[in-house]
Amino acid sequence: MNKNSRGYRAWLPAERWTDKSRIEAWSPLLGRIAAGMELRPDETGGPGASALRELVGGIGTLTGLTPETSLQAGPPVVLLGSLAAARRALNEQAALPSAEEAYAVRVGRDGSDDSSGEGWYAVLRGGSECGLLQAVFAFLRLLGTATGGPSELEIVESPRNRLRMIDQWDNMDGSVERGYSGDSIFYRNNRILLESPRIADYARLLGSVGINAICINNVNVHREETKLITASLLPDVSRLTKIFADYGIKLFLSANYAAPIELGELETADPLDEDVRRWWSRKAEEIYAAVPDFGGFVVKADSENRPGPFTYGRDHADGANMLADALAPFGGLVLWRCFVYDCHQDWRDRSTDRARAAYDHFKPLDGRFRENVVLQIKNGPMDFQVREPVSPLLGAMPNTNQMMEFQIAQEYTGQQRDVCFLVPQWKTYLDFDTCLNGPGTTVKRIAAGEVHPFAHSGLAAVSNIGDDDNWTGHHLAQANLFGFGRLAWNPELSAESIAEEWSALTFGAGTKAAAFVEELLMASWPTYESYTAPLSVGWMVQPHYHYAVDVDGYEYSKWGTYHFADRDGVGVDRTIGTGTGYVGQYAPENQALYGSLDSCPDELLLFFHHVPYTHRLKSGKTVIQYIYDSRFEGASKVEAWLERWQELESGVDPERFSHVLRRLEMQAENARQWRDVVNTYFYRKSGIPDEQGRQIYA
Ligand code: GCV
Repeated sequence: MNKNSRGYRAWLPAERWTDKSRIEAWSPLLGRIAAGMELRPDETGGPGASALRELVGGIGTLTGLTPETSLQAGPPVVLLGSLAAARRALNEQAALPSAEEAYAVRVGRDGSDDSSGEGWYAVLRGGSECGLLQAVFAFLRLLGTATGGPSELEIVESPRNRLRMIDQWDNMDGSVERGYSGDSIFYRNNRILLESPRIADYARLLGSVGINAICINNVNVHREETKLITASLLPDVSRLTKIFADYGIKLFLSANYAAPIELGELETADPLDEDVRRWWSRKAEEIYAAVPDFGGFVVKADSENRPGPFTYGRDHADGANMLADALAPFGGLVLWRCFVYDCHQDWRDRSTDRARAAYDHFKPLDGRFRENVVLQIKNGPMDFQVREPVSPLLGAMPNTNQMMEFQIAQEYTGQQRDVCFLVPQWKTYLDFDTCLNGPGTTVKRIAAGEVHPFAHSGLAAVSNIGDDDNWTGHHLAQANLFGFGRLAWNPELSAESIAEEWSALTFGAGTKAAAFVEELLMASWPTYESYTAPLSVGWMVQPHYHYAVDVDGYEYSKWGTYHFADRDGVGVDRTIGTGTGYVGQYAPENQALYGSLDSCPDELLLFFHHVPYTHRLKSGKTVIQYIYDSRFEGASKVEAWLERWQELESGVDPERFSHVLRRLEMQAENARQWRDVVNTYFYRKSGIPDEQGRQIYA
């Protein structure tokens, strides 16, 4: 690990401002700090202490100043600059919103106290120490994105989503399932890496964008990870819990549904068996005795060969409730995943549609889950493809807590070799109107618990980090981790503003590099989409690896993932009349939208319909011509990025310059390969030539 690598410091303050006048302009504000917070006996722990450390450290890094700091017991407030003016402003300010994590930042200028020379002051307030930490990070973002001196402003915010969670798919042998950035930062050789400073640095990164929950092991819980809930590992788990708590983050574990069997203590995991229920109750007592702040369990059951209640003829409400009852006395949650489908399907059977599975399994169970169960639903009905419609299960269970799951790890979106900024994609899910409770029932309102009175709800996402120096394999993939946190805090933020903020924090506010990176990020998802599987048909990837092109890789497989291309056409008929009926899982308005060829949006066409290659899109282009054009356009866009990046050599540090250059070269090769394979495949199937006569390998 190279902590001095520029990538390691990610978007947190990393370098001294080169512009001296900026330092001078901010100095009056940054020279003095008075902080109030709960003083703990050890005076080191807790989010308040982290807030102060981050503030002083961040100011030092950016400006070289060492603020004069005083600390006293009191409400979570930090005053900066002209302290008398800051105190006056504090007394005038309105109460914060009631959420503990709410915060306010006010920067002002008050000439009546000029002891600091300028009268600049700032007041940072939190609804709790966690809120104060958010105020500090918001203030550091202000500093990091400023191109000039201070200006007056007021920000008051509270998080829109209660749960803002990161899921690690890390295994205790040190591997990461779908990890593209090296090995796990948490484990090696079946041990927890307690001595690694990376874990605390990761907590800082997550805390800085408002994440408040983390699950530290893969949802596929194998033998060693099952032991995380046993006496041998709970003390280590407890130490990790403390590291994350210092940044306002609660720790969860993925549980093996068959743990009583796997640990050799029972012969069944039947959720209605009294011995099993007692086993989990005692287990919960043991866990909370060792880890009082424990968040609860994430559970993948009856999914991709993992054990679950189906083995005993029970349903998912039986399974989840049994665990929920065990955790309830301690306030623990069960985050129960809905990624349940038949992964042993027969491709000859056209009546089974994997897209239907989550809704078919879970919808009938609405109202049967305990208060401390939250269903964790993937954004789309399949599996984090480049483009999918919204999962129809989101919002369809008004009496059951729900949260939505994204994947920051770019399993199907370029594996952190290709640039693919996913925030614009996530926005399409969050902004989607399910119409389930009338117009305006958007997914972001459902996830935030604003439509139904969910006791718990929010957003989770699969992490994209590993032990690479820059955390995320591709430097630019850091923008996805940053963006998920920012969006989970406030889903109204635009993708552009998140890209702009991250680029400025990471490549320097106002620089040419930041401007180009922002542009590149914003173009990257549409570009990735344009050279890979067309019109949302999905899955044309190499089986298991999911990076490179293999058009028929999943076509005759057991995974239920087909495109049905033949000599006349392509796509999956999911309509009610002639198809699998999947469309019927949406509200009537969306059934009408997707069910009709006339209204179905082009970008989702092949997900919902099987159409001839000569079918005309809304643009007037035929499907086949669209396939050819977009593959050519996508590949040449990546070539153009390469050239533009080369022009930036003098404006970016050598480490990041050559790293991004190498990745763009890989991406260009990948895009060429996708272009030629997809075009050739469809030309051979259809026999229809490209109108523009470009090179297709017949
Ligand atoms: C952790 C997909 C991935 C699996 C993953 C699974 C899940 O199938 O390819 O690696 O398992 O999703 O979300 O459970």
